[in-house]
Amino acid sequence: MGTVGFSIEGNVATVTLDRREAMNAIDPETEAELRAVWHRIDTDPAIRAAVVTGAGEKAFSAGADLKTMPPAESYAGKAFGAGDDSFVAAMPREKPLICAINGYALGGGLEIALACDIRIAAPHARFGLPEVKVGTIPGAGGTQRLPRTIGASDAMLMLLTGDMVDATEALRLGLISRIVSVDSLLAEAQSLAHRIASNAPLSVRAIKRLVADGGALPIDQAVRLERLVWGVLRDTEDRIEGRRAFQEKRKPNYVGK
Ligand code: CO8
Repeated sequence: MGTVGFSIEGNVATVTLDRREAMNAIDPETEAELRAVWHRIDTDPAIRAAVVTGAGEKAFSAGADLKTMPPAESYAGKAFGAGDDSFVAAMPREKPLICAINGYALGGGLEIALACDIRIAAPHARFGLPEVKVGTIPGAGGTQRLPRTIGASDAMLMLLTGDMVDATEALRLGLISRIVSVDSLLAEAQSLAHRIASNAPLSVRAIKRLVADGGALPIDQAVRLERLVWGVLRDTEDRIEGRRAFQEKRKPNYVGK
């Protein structure tokens, strides 16, 4: 692979945007490679969690590549033909994603981060949706995920001005969960991913799905859905294994069944 690094250690995959000369901006080649790794993460049963990061220390990603013109194909043909999934909409829905933000997270870069489940960042990281400054809008979930993550007023400030916030402000806004020194950022993200991957895989996947699906439902329906999923998991081998391991004072050996 050329501009997206991909490695697996244990049950954890690491995806690295790697176009340092362009602040890890996403050009069509990178987009195609990202789609391939997203698919791999969702469908490979050996992968239980993934870390998404950027190469170098300057940027996680400065968003869409502003030096490549978008393809001149008919948008209607795309939307009603082959489908119009953005590279963010194509991100894994089944496995938890931890974003290690190692510098600028702008435009489509922040939209990828927003579609991850957990975000941690280096102290020098900066965050923004500057699309409005370059004559477009965040078209990969930014206008929807940012207000749902940090609230309407702060999101509108960022969306309408295109201004950036620093890591301290991002922590205050709830845009990130932790600030971690740049030297330990990747290790910290991978350690979180390994801890998640050591938990019962079906429970992990069920939680990710419930949080995603439940957020769009009225609370009573969401809680009913949660109860149903709890019932589905009650009969799994891993639930029995979890209790047995507790009683026998050993680590559980989860198989995802
Ligand atoms: N695209 C292409 N090249 C870039 C990009 C980019 N987004 N960002 C930076 N670069 C390049 C620069 O052109 C420069 O290259 P060169 O050395 O050849 O001139 C190199 O990276 C270093 O950048 P700078 O010299 O500008 O470095 P600075 O430290 O001065 O500034 C910034 C860094 C703040 C990141 C600055 O480069 C910048 O503002 N970049 C543009 C950020 C931006 O506007 N991003 C939004 C893009 S639009 C978008 O993401 C829409 C997504 C919608 C997805 C929809 C899918 C369906």
